[in-house]
Amino acid sequence: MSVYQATASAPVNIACIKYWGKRDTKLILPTNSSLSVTLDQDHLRSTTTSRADASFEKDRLWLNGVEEEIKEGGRLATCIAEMKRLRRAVEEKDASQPKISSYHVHISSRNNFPTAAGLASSASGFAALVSSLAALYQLPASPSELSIIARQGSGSACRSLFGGFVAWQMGSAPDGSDSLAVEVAPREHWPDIHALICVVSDDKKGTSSTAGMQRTVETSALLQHRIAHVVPQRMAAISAAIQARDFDAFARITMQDSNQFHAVALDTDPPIFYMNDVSRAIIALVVEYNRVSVASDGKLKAAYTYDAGPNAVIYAPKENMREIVELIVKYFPQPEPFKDPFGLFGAAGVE
Ligand code: 2P0
Repeated sequence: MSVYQATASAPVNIACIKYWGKRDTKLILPTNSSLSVTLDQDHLRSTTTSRADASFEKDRLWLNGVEEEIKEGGRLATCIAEMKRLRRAVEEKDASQPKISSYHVHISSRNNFPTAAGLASSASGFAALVSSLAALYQLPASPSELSIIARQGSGSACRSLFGGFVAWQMGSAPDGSDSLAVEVAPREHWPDIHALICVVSDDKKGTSSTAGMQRTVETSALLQHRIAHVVPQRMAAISAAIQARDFDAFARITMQDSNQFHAVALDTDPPIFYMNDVSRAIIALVVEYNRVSVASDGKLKAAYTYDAGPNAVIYAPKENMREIVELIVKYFPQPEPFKDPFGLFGAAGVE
């Protein structure tokens, strides 16, 4: 008897141009395009195993070993149904294919980082889920095609279908068929850029992204300005900066867009605060670090960015990373002796 099972994994991505706002909440169609860097190290990934079997009585899913309810009409159910639909198309085209689209699936997904660490586990999670079902069903779909389905699990998940530098094109079709992720440049194009994640707090955030962004759509005038007059130009400018490996331009745009995202959150009624005093102190440190560098040789050395929480991500050329970690550790003493978990002060790379 055949066993139908497949495992796939997907990494976390961190946006430089932020997604914030939906024009269609069911299909998860955004109000603006966005662009991210997919982190490529092994310790920030979701890994998912899917299995189809005639004996299963219903679709079931476990997240880090705990069963989650698959709500009818919910995001998980939508992604699973869409993947089964693609499988059915394969079976209809080729009669020799086993008819596994009619079987229920059991899905087990694990994050190798704490879910509560404020990192986008829904992005890597839905990307891994869709990838594992695509492997199980042996689908001929491209990453962009799969990104359309991952998007319906969680918007930012569509960007985790690619490594490197990735754009989520907002699209214009009402059915969402052109709202998908595309590769801007592979990781190898610009391997010198590294990301440092500073966990300021591992508390669960107060306002979920899903609820927060819709409140912003409903109440913020600044968001309308951002959508119409800011993001389109920034998408073009940061794509050009990536193509040219121009860290100065990349860093300026990344910091501006993080600032505007948090300004838009503040402009929401009632206001949403994602950063805290430590987040703002890290901004001040990066600003000062850059000011000194610009004064000496005209170049920015680091870029901060913050998502819907207080944790900082600092992008920088690899050669600056050791200095940046030393600064952070100096001004924000660690509760325990600093352990250098990624071997930064040895020979290994940084995440
Ligand atoms: C981003 N964030 O571009 C932005 C920046 C948070 C701040 O994508 O409702 O969890 O599942 O589509 O994808 C968080 O939004 O929201 C997010 P849903 P998601 O990375």
